[in-house]
Amino acid sequence: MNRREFIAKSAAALGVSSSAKHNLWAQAAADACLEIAPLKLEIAAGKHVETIAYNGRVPGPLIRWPEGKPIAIDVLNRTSIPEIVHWHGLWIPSEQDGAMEEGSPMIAPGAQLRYDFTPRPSGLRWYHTHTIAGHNLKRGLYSGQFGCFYIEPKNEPGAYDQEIFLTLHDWNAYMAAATDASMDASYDYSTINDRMLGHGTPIRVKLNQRVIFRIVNASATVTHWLALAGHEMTVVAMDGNPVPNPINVTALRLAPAERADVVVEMKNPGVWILGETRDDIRKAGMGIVIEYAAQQGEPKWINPPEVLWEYRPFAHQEAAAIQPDHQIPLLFESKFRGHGDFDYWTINGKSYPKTDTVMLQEGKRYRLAMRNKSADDHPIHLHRHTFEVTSLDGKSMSGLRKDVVVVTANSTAEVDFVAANPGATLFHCHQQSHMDFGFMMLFRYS
Ligand SMILES: [Cu+2]
Repeated sequence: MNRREFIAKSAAALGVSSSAKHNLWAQAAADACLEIAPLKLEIAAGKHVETIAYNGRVPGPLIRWPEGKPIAIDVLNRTSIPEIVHWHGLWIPSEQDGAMEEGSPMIAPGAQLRYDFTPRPSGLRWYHTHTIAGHNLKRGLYSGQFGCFYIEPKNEPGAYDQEIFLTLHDWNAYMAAATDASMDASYDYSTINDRMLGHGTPIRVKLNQRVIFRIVNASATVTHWLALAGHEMTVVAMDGNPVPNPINVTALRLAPAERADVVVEMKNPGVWILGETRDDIRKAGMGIVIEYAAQQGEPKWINPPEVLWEYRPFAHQEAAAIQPDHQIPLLFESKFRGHGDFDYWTINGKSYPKTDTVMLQEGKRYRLAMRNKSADDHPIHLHRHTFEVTSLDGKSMSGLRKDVVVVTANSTAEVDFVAANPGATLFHCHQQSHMDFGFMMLFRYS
C-alpha cells in the first residue's frame, strides 16, 4: 500500500463525511480542495438541473498555479459511486493522472484522496471526472464535474486588460438512461459556465479593452461553434498552447475537451451575445451577454458568415522538420449494434479493453497515423503528452501543439509526439459515448 492508498483507506475508515473537520488529519493543508457532491444547479430563474459537481458550483473552482511549483489537491467523494479526477493536458505520472485504466486509484464513496504533482506545461488545462457513464446520461462528463486549471507561464505576455474563463456544457434535465444512439446530441439545456443565455450576469467591458477569453468545451459529446456578435476573435492558443500563427476568426469550433484562448478588441460599443452559432443550441441556453459600459438594450445577435473550420491556418504550412522514429497506424470504425443502443467503436478492429497495447520507447518520436472510417467526427485525446499535428487529410503542417485533435468523418490525421513521460498512457476519443463503448487504447513504455 502506498501513502496515497493509505490516506484514502484511512479516510474511508474514519467515515469522512462532513468535509473540512475530519480531513487532512495527518497532512499539511492542501493547496486546493475539491468536494464531489450532488448539486441542484439553478441554470435560469426557477430552472434547475440535478447533477454532480465540485464544491457546489459549476464549473468547479478555477485552479490557478505557477508552472513547476508542486501542488497538493485533496478530493473528497461525497457521492455514492467511486469517482476519479483527471488533470487534462498535464505531464504528470500515471498514478496521479486520474484515469483508472492507467492505474490511478479510484476514490471510494466517502473517501478522500490527495493528488500531488507538479503542474506543467503552462497554459489552459482543465480537470474533469474520468468515470464511465455508459447509458446513464447524468454521470461522467454528462455531469457538472469539470473546472479550469490555468498553469501560469514563467513569463506571462499579459497583453490584455481582462481575463474571462468560460466553460461550455450541455445538460440532460430529466433523463436517467438513454437507450437510443441518436440521443447523443440531444440535450434539454445548454449553458456557458452555470447559466443559460440571458439568465446570468453579463460580462462587462469597456471600449478599447483587450479581453482574453479562455474557453473550454466541457460538453460530454457536442462540438460547439461560438461567435461574438459584432466582433472578430484572435485565436492565440489552442488546448493551452500558443499557436504559430494567431489569426482572426468570426467563429470558433471547439470539440469536446478542446480549448481556445481568444483575444477580442472591444471596439464596437453595444450589448452583444457571445454564443453558439446554431439557433437551437443558443436558444437552449448556450450564450452569454457582453455589455459595454454605458450601453443598454436588448442583447444583439448577428449570424457570422458561413465558415469552414480548419486547424491548418493556425499552424506552419510546411511539414515537420523532424521525422518520426516509428509510425503507429490506427484505424477507427464503428460496429452498429442495432436500433436502441449505442454503437461499439473499434481501433484496429478491436474495442477496449481488447484493443492492442502499444509499447513505446522513452525518447523516441512517434507518429500516430489515424484513419477515421466512420461517419462521425472524433476528438482524439492522448493523456500525459502533447502532440504536434503534422498532417490532416494528406496536407502537411507543423508547429500546432495540442492534446485533442478532431479527426473528421472519413478523413485522416497524423500527429507526432515524443515519448517523454514514462508510464501507462491512455488514448481515446473524448466523446463520452464513444470512449464508454470501446474507443480507447493504452500505450505503455517498455
Ligand atoms: Cu469518437
